[in-house]
Amino acid sequence: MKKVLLTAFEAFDGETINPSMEALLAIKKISFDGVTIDVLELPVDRFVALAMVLERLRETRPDVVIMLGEAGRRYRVTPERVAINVDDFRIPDNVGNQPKGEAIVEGAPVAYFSTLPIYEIVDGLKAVNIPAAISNSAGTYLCNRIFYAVMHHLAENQLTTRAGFIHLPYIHEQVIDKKYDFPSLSRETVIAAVRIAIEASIARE
Ligand code: PCA
Repeated sequence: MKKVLLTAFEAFDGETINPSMEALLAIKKISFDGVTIDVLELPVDRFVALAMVLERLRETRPDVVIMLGEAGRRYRVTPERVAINVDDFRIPDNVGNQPKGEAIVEGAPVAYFSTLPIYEIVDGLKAVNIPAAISNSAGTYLCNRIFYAVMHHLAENQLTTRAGFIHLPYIHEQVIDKKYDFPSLSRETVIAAVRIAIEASIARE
């Protein structure tokens, strides 16, 4: 059995839900052939989230790590290409941290590339009419931080685990009462997207 670790974040920035967590909770109930899915629900807390994900990696040694997060203004499901070694928070995290231009890991490499099959994931999504594209920046907030920390941990420990990050747009219920226009996908579409990403990542294992 292959082990997949799936992570998602709690709500932040005034939202009451996070599409990544909604997807994680749905995926948790689905069974995949030959794969066990271990899920990890992360707080939008700079230090606690990082400690939790590294602890889980050490404990469970997954074959694949797929990290999920919300990118509220995006129109498409976006596998991230690269994680960069910088924390520069546009808004505070849920406990008030707001670093400006700090290294995530002092003295560590500038960046790491995703080792998920990002082209296959995008192609698989587009094949079923789910809007998708590779993103070349995961930002400089919590999502990039977790993505970077995981890739650095794997590199330092010379692990062959495939890992990467996928940003998800808002789901419809998040935008329905907003004052301005925001793009969104249906809950079902977001869940289907994550499922396709898991299957594409496993197929490459
Ligand atoms: N998105 C944020 C952090 C938590 C989340 O879901 C980000 O893109 O950094």
